[in-house]
Amino acid sequence: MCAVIAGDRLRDPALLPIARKIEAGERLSGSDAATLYRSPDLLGVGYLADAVNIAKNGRVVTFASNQHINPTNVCVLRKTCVFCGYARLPKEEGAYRYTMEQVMAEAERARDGMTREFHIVGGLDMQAGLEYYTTMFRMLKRELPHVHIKALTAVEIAHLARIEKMTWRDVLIALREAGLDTMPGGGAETFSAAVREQIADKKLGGADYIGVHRAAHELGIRSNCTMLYGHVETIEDRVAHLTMLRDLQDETGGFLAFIPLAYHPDDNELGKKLGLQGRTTTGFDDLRNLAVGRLFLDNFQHVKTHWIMVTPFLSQTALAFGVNDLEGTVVREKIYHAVGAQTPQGLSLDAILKLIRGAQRIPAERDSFYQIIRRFDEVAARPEAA
Ligand code: V47
Ligand code: SF4
Repeated sequence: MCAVIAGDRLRDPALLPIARKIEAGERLSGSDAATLYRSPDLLGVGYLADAVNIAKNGRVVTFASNQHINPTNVCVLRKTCVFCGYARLPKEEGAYRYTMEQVMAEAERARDGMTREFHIVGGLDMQAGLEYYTTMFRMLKRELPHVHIKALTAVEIAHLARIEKMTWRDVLIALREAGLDTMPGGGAETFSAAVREQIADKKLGGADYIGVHRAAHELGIRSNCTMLYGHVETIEDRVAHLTMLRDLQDETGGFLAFIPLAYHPDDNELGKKLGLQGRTTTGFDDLRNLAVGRLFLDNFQHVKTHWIMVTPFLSQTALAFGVNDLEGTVVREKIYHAVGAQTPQGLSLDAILKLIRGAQRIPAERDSFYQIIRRFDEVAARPEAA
């Protein structure tokens, strides 16, 4: 499957049998993934991931012009998702729920700009039921029909099903009829029950997250998936999480992309409890999670780096570690900026092109299904332009 892998590029002998498997197109085991996570040879792991990515996606790196809309931060799990700094109780200071007019006012910026996708997620708000979202999606499709709606995590779908006393499937059918196109990957955190008990005790469990995505894929609604790392999880927890994602992808093929999410410790209970405030994940761990995702998830076409969490510079470096997609020109991101992200709230097209070209790759704008809309080949990448 890959171009020839040069064994002399690997300084950790434990990586050699893994490299041979990759070259032979054999699937990696959970124990291979743990070896990749533990190897001191980060560059070797990155080299393997880059080879696999280039064989799959060439030197093209995609991005989408999207706009985040977070319509409500009111959430019934406010007290139990201890890693979240975004949610509020209904009467708490800072709580908000947009009216349709407010949603439209935010969305309005997409009218003349290059936004092609709304990424809509929020809290589990008892006052924002199925009708709130179906009305919102119908309005957005009526006013801005060219914009794709990627909305509602598996956790939000399950919440709507619970409060409306409907099945996941029926909620998804109603949302699709109203304009839902695809689903984002949020809410996965780390699937391990022991981890969830510590960071998100009352949240939808891993098996149900998978169940909601399966229901969506069966209806032809494609989705992304994520893994939150850098908190209390172990390497074994990460491997088990990736295995569940790979298994569902084998079954349905419905996942578009995998996005590892770096835990941010500021302004949330967990960060205080762990004494991690001001200390984010390390660059090594960020690159390693992306590279291992690329190597272990052999049935995924796309691995995305979320520059908002790991900085644009780290995301640029990740383009040599198996990543083929950058989270796009996000307008007014709120969720991560509530937990201390110091990155800009949006990146301009020029900034994204510069990052990708600086990594000696070819930038291309894509749609929400990863179809390329336009390539930006014209400027040959020169290191000094980086
Ligand atoms: O599920 C919450 C995470 C996720 C923190 O599908 C935190 O294209 C770090 O999933 N530190 C929502 N992360 C965002 C998300 C996402 C982002 C970009 C693209 C896509 C996509 C999906 O944000 C939540 C949770 O895992 N989150 N709090 C925190 N303190
Ligand atoms: Fe609510 Fe999501 Fe925050 Fe949990 S992570 S408290 S479900 S908004």
